[in-house]
Amino acid sequence: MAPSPLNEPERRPEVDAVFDAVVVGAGFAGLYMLHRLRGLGFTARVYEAGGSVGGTWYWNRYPGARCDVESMQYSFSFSEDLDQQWDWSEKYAPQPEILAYANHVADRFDLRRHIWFDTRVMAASFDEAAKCWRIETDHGDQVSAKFCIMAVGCLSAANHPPFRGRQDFSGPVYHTGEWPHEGVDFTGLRVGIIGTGSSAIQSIPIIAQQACALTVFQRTATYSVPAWNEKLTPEYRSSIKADYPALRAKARARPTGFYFPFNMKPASEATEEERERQYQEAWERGGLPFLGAYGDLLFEKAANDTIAEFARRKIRSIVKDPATAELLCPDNVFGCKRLCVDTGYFETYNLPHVKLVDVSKTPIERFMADGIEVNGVGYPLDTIICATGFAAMTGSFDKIRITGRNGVTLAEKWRAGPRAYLGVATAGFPNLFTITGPGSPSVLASMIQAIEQHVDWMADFMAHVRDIGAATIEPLPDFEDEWVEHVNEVSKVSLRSTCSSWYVGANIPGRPRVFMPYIGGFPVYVQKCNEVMTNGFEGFAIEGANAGNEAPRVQLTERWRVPLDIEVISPAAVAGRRVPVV
Ligand code: N01
Repeated sequence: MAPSPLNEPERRPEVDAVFDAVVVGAGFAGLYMLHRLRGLGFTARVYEAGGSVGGTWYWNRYPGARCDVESMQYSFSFSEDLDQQWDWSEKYAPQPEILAYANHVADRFDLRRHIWFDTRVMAASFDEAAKCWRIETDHGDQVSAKFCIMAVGCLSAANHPPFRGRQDFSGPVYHTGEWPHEGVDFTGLRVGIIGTGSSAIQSIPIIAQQACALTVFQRTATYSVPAWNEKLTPEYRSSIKADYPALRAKARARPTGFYFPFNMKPASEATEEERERQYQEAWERGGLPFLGAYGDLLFEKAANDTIAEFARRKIRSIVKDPATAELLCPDNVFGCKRLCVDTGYFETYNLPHVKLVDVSKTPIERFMADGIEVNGVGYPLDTIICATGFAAMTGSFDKIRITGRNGVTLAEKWRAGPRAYLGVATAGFPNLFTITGPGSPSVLASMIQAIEQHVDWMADFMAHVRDIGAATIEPLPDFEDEWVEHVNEVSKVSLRSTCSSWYVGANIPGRPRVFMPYIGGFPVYVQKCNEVMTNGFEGFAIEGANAGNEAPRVQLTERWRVPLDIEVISPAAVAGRRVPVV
């Protein structure tokens, strides 16, 4: 595709330009935000650190990268034409196809001309006198905007653990989230991979096909369910497209924001034989829906133990070497850390050139010139892959110096854990929006659904602010505190709050331990956002509105109303109402 003239590398810095909105990031969130802003007649500039659109899917190009939400649902729903005209080739789309889709969206809606690529936003400061944001980039741009919208992604700031001797290693070191665009050929190489999360689990089987020796350094064993990925037939695609809006509506009524068969019955009420049959059937369907085998799996430890034991038996039945199989068997709560979905992951350990090294009790000691040392043993390597994850949810905010009222930075405000009203905005930072920010369902929902709901809500809010002639909006501290407390309280009911995952920031030493996403379920959250909007954006201070113009005239974006004829499944419903409701 031809680069936009605005995006020539030698473009001059933009100084003193004024926009209605500046958007940070051109992943799916930034793209849709730009589309909505333009549709409302706002002027906007998007800055993107990468060389093109796609965000996560631009950077995560490691072998085997693909989405584990089914492709017919992991896509925008705002355009019926787009839904009808785009054809996904596989049940789970590979990264290049998702990136192609992001590019298609950018071109189809003519978005590129308002995005400046290869440009990282370094600072955003609220000018209290002028009531606008001053934004600075690493390209020398210095622009102003009434609204500043963070579309920076939840899993975008790569975690680079400070391994001792990192500089001594003579070969290349890669991070899965910053993969070289030209790809890497591992043929004939001795490869080491650190980590066994989703990225590692997807890439290990592919890299094992190329490498002459593959050593996996595992700190925590991971549950994984087979994807059973397959090509999509034209008949299947047509059957979905015959009534795509119905599928979208059903998806929005699910806690995860995507649709799959969900059994409300508790595992604890089933007999052992029934459970075995149910788990086996769910295993054969595969993927994340495996967690929908029973309603209480993420709430009752005894119920969870039954599915965890089933999954461990599967690992033992696949991995031939008993010692390796035991090391691969997790002993924590099933689905507590993000469940992985794989193609041939456990089978890979049956290959003679693949070795598993346990670093749970004795961590990686150091990188040497020619390998990695653990517990006094050197593992010779030509290349190392860090599949070590991300500073989740807040890591990308930390990279930008964001300064609100009274010179307080967001990093200072969030030092003890992120605080945001509904996950969309934070007190002290007027006119700043955070798409899929902490305190919203975000990573616990299908990301594109979560993004669309946030963007629509924020766009409606910004249009409202314009309509009433207001200068600023900002969460009221009491409402924010109440929401943060609620997010925290809800999380305690779920077993997901009990382990050291990136959901709680525990994957990186020194981060505050706070359950960051909202776990009360997508439809419950959407309902709450709808109520806040229809109550005139309750919980927000709206300042500077023209006299007599304060009354809300806002229209709720129609498609976020949950239709009455659809069964809404919420964690509160499946956990027998013990989950606090908003
Ligand atoms: O990262 P992770 P990821 N020494 O944080 C280990 C999404 N995603 O990139 O568990 C040794 O899950 C760490 O060990 P531990 C998805 O939401 C989706 O794989 O902290 N090991 C862990 O094993 C996912 O959850 C898709 O003890 C160290 C691994 O590195 C999220 O992104 C695909 C270490 C990191 O796993 C993140 O996944 C890919 C150290 N010092 C990703 N530091 C799909 O849609 C960390 N580790 C399919």
